[in-house]
Amino acid sequence: ASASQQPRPAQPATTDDSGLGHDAASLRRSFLDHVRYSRGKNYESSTPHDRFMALSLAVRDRLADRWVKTSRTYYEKDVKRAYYLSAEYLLGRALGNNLLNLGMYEAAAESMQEVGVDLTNLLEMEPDAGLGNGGLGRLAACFMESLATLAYPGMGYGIRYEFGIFTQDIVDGYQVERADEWLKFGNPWEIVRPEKAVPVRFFGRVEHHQGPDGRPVARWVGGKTVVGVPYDTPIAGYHNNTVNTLRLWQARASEEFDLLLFNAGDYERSVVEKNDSEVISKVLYPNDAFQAGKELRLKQQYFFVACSIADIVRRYLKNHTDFKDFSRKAAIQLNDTHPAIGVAELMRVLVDEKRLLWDEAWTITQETFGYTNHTLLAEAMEKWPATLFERLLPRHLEIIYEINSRFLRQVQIRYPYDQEKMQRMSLVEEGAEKKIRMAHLAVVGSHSVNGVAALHTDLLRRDVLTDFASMNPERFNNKTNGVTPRRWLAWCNPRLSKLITSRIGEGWVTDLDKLTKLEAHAEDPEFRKAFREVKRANKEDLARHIRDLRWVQLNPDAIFDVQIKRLHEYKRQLLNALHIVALWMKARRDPSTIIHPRAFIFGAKAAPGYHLAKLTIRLINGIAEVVNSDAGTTGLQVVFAPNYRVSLAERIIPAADVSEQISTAGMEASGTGNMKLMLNGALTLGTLDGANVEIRDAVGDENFFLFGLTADEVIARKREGYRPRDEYNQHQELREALDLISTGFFSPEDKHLFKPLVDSLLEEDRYLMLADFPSYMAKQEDVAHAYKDADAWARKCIINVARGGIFSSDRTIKQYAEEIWRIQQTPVDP
Ligand code: 4GP
Repeated sequence: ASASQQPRPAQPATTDDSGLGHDAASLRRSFLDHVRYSRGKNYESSTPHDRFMALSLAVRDRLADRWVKTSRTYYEKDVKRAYYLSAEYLLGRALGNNLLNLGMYEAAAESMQEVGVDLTNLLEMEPDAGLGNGGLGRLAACFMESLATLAYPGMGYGIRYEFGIFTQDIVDGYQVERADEWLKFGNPWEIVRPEKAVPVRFFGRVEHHQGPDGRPVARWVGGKTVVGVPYDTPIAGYHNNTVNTLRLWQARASEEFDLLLFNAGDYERSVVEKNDSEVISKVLYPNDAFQAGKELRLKQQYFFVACSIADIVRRYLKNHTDFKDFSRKAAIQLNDTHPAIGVAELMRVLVDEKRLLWDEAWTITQETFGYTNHTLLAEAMEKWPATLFERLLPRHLEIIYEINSRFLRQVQIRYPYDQEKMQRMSLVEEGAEKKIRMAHLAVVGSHSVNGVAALHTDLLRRDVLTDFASMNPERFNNKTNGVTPRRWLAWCNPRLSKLITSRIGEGWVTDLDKLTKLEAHAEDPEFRKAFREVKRANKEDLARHIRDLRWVQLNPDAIFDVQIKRLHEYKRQLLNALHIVALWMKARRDPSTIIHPRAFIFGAKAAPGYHLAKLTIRLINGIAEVVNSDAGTTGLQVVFAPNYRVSLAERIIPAADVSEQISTAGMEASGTGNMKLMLNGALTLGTLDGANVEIRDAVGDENFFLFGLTADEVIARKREGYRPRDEYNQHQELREALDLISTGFFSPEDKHLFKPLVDSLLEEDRYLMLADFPSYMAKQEDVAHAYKDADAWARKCIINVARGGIFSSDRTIKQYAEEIWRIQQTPVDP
């Protein structure tokens, strides 16, 4: 039986207002109706896809009533709402999660069985909604779910990309990208609302006149208009009546085609406009923590932000006639700088369209916005050429200059004679090319600036935003990330969930701190045995899946050593690969050096233009080919699981023994995969980076494998003049591993294939992989020894689970709600 066939927490069958039963019989009737009336088929001729659509629609029907009631409740109570603006939402699949949150999984399984359908197979029909790259997008998805479960009036805004993150194939060891056609067969969850479409202007020019009241007026005119059409997706809370909304905008041309050109017979030119407009929401940029500076990207950002702010203002004005209460009714959170143009857009709406005075508008804007930073990496900092701005968003550039001159005046008063500080803090970077610094715009326009883990926030204060933090320390705060325990434990790991519930009851699903009650059970040998059986069964499931996928038969007795995340130099998959090579060389010389069999499991997408990242994938596959060929003698195996995505994470995480969190200290803002793996009973092998620091504080050093330089040591080493060649010369195992790669051993068809990777390490090694190699190697050996004592290992795992409560996104969302947004829980009556 696959993991998802296990029983899940059930909820007594209920009926909602509309009379739609939540029991198996009613669900079966709805399902069959949808097969007939929504798919236009009789049951016999329906395809598996028809059945997936029919069941999803039947489930959506059961959300509809609560969805309507939720928005009515918020509207009638005129509550303050939190609006999450994010260019990415990495949602994954929805059907299973909705069944879980509605308490209908058992009923669905039963109803499907009655018609001869296997629910777990049906769930596999659903494509992942992959509208995000990695951590930032998945965090947004966890936040949506926690807002609904906690009954907070929250709403997400983003882009309805027609193509999400690319599908990754592995061909001859290389990553090959394919378009992600997630909408090809239709999306049963979304509802389009053309009546709420919003026009968005681009280009054009600004006219300045004197208004009838004698005040200057700026009018943005001309250019061209694109229309944003909202598609709403319901976000169900767990076992409550809340169904919040994720509203994603699709770009439509304001005219279908140019009738004059069409009539004149120029059919091709008549649709050019349409294509130019609709390309805006066509595809997600596949970069994680990296900015490419493309014009279309800025268009995407302004497009969804302008639509969202127009929508927020429209909603506010249903209940209000002036703007004095705006920031008491709306909190807008900027998920990184991608929506930071919202600061200038709200000012434009308030000043130009609603005719507020600049100072009034500015106070409202600052009180409304909050900004979350997700990375310290310089290459991810968004800066747009002023010339691009001037062409695309001429009025916004004027507004940004005005914000900047008022802001710099304050800096000047506060720090007279410090010209350098003014230059550092300016929203405008002077230089060969003038650029707008979006992070500075976000900071200056917000009342709250937060990092996503304690260390990250510290580094923001000390380093990247230090001038701002000393000028306005009260704005800076930390919100350590979290993950939703519904998807990342209750749903993905039914065996462990059941075991936990059998000991401490099911309250942990919505109050994850309750997991601490497991600590007492860690001392019970029966419980440890049961825990080991769960992990073993999960590993067998994963091994079966990987065999079906890649024809590698993993040994479930091996340590499942997992590194799953975007491929990035700073995340150091290459360090993991070097260790595998070194270990394998040792094993070849003397198999008795292998302390315990080990299966190294990787999952990672590389940005299509990121050469070294793609080459690293090729290297891992080259190593896998060699290592797997003599796994019988060494006990070592390597698998690179293609197309890593949310639904694959849900299979891998419950089966992991070791969680590789090995980024260079100071580089990973937080990490959230580290939290998911911990909660599912994997032990972290990691550096003191991001939230690893807090994980280690929670579980204690004896339940965590720590290695590597600290963030301060990394800085010091670089300052001293770090020389990777010295490391290479000093460490024999490292040298041999690198030499083996250099000689082309893992790339017989091209001996020099990996030269760029080896050169990057020997010549610069920006991420100090060689410096950390010896301590990594040593800690890996400790891991293997520790695993030998299966019972003691299980105890450590249980303590990790028991202390994982603080990493629930419910905790994170409560902190945002109470400390930044000031919104109230607003439960929806049945
Ligand atoms: C990521 C960070 O790299 C990761 O450490 C963090 O956990 C996650 O955001 C959520 O806060 N950043 C991105 C990005 O995904 O594109 O900058």
